[in-house]
Amino acid sequence: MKLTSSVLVTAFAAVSVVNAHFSITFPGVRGPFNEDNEPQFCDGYTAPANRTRFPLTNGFITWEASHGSWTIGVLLSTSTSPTSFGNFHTSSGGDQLVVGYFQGTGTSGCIRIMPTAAGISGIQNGSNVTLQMVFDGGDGRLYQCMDVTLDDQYRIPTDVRCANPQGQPPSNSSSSPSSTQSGSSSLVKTGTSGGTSSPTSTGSPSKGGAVVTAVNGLLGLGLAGVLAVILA
Ligand SMILES: [Cu+2]
Repeated sequence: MKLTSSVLVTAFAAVSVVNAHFSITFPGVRGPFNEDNEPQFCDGYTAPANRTRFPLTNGFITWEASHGSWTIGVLLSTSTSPTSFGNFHTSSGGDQLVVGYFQGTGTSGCIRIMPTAAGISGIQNGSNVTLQMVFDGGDGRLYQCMDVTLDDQYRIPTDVRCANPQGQPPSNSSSSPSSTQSGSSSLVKTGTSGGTSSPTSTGSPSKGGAVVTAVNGLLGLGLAGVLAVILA
């Protein structure tokens, strides 16, 4: 938020510090809200200092903002101590997103977080990961970080409300076997992550992914067969 008068800026800061730019109300963030540092990595906090528990599935982030229209995305790092944007990049150098960028309006909301659905390897119960919410309400990209331990036993307190969660895992990570192009790339990705993640795991992620893909393929063939019968 850029106001032209410094008097106005001061007055606004005095009455509404929490709502300036954007702020996160759940889960806990790295450090006390610092409006001036929000254009910087993790609101200016370069190391985890406040790790909290977070659901392995069906999690969400709640937020408030002084901007009424925005673009939001959420990055995820599997580093136990991410200290720079490089820790939130994929191996090919792009943003490692757990929620793909989306646009909307409103001065508060909640974002659906599905860590295991984003196609990021190395995510399981007990993982220490960091979520970095990216918010652009018209005055540049702003950042807040949440260092969490993914816990499949943890339930978000019922007084933390999320009536209408928004956001989805990035589209390139959702498996869609019906499309030749994304189907083949998702097979490659599944195999790669299965080979590099959790050498002591009891189940094989790549095997599971292959089975799911195969079943989907059979279902697709079945549907095609039914359609062929109906059309004949
Ligand atoms: Cu702002």
